[in-house]
Amino acid sequence: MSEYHFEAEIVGSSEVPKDHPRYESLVTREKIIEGMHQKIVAEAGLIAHGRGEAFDYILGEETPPFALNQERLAVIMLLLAEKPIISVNGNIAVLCPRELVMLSQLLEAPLEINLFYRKREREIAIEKVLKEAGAKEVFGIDPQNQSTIAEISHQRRIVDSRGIALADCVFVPLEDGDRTLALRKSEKNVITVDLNPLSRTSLAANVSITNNIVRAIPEMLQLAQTYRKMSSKELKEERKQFNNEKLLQEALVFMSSRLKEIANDKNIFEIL
Ligand code: PTJ
Repeated sequence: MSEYHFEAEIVGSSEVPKDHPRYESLVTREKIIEGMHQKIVAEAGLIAHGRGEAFDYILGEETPPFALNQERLAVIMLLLAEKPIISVNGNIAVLCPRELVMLSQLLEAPLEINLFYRKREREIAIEKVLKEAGAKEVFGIDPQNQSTIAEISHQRRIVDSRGIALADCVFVPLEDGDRTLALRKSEKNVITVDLNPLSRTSLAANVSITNNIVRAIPEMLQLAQTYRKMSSKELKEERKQFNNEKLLQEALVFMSSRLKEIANDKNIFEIL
């Protein structure tokens, strides 16, 4: 028997060694894979995750100052909204279900399952995850409460008549560009989290958070604790400090500067 023992985290059917230098990234990846086996995550969700990981490398896998400001603006907008809603898809349901439920409670913004790859079995699986994470009510699952958004094509137009249909501010992390544009055309404010600052969603949203969802949601929770104590007048004043377009430009400048710094770093190859 080998003398070498290692501690490992079991995610689904995989063992992730705790001493692996990329332990957290591997655990997150395994959660997405396991989520796909459980019909929570769409197959395309794996591809989306890989794209996100590549951009997160460029960010340095931590929250830069501009992203914290994007999160501040997002929380302020959600608190100022009359009918905010949080749209949940497969990826975010496996990555941060408890934090999503807590954010929903703090912001008084219901959770609505709204899938790009709409399948009944996935809706049911995601509802189960959210309920197990503490959600009392989940919109988007009851056929009796369906409504449609005219600007969206195919089945993706179906929304909950009590949720996205009525909402004035929709928080849609990891969203598709067409739907973001359609939601904007229907006069709703759209807030997204997308590691790619050049995606159509990032460019089309009213507020784009260029950060990993696994960091953004817990940080938004902390910010919500502070901002919810402010009056609408104070929040409106605070909102004036932030400009979405400027923050998105800062994201691009940050990423390009970081790549230049890395390219000039003589120690970059010394990983052994
Ligand atoms: O569960 P469904 O059916 O609603 O489908 C969800 C996905 C994500 C598969 C669907 O919306 C989709 O295909 O999205 P896209 O068009 O691939 O866009 C996803 C965006 O999210 C990409 O720009 C990724 O870079 C980004 N992304 C991926 N993982 C993360 C992320 N952004 C932030 N945090 C992440 N962890």
